[in-house]
Amino acid sequence: MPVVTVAFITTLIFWFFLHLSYTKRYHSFVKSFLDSNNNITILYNEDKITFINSVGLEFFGFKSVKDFNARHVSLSNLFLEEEGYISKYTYGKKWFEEIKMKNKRDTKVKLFSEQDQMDFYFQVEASKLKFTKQYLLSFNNITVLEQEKTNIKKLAEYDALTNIYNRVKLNEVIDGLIYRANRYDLKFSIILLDIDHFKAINDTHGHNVGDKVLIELARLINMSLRESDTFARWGGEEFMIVSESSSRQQASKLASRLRKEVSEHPFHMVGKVTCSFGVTEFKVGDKPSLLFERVDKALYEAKDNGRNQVVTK
Ligand code: GH3
Ligand code: MG
Ligand code: MG
Repeated sequence: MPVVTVAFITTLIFWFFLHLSYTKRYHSFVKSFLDSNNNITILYNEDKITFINSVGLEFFGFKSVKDFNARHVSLSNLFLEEEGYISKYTYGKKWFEEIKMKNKRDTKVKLFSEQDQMDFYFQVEASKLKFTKQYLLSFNNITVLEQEKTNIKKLAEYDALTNIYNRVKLNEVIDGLIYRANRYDLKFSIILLDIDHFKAINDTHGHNVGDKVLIELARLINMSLRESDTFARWGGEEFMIVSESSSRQQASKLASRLRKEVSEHPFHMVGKVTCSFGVTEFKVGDKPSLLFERVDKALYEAKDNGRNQVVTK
């Protein structure tokens, strides 16, 4: 064999191994780079996961990518269902299509951590890697942010003492029901209740005991209502129930049942407590103020007639 050919083949072999060694080093560099990332990072290629960094493996409780692929058909099997978060199919689209549509909508997912045995929230970003079909999925942990958002929402909608809805939320529910009632001819009724001689309870037992009575009453009534009823603290010692799809007769029956339950319940430290109830049904065209005025009048009459009773308008 001529010397030139031998030299050429040797160079070729040399270059081949050099290239192989570089590719290997490059891959191991990329892997250690992704492993050093504190976010869950995944390489995703046409419905298949080719790499999960060590943070991700620990989070999901898998030993390796192979272990993951053996147990999961798709990454979306791990997405927990919750409104506002991406699951297998979101807005009628496959989850990955949704994630790829950057900046259009929030691409948030809820995942269960095997490592911590609790749910976490993430913002997912997908970036296509140049010259490949691979996508780099990066999961940014937004759990604290999401929890704060939930807390703020709760503060805005709930009464701090009784832990039931407040007036702001109740007004929102009523606005929604009025819209539906006017449009689709659906009925609903409201009940306003007020503790009888509550001032005397405060004066006799102190404000703290008065507070406890409010909490106990809210719990007692809450247990007696349907899932579809909305129950809120209207203010002070007044509460309101919005009863969906109920006529004034049905709401009146509900109020009578509640009146009896309250009057028969032995309240801690205080004993017997009674409430007066006003009831009214929404009439097409009613503004919220008119509805409230009517129920207020009914309650006033119940008080005027001697308390511990229901008046329906
Ligand atoms: P009536 O039968 O006519 O309703 O008499 P009442 O004493 O219940 O009504 P009134 O409006 O005179 O008094 C209501 C009292 O409720 C006065 C107020 O101090 C008390 N109250 C309002 N909010 C709270 C609260 O959050 N905690 C406590 N402990 N008392 C409250
Ligand atoms: Mg009052
Ligand atoms: Mg009162």
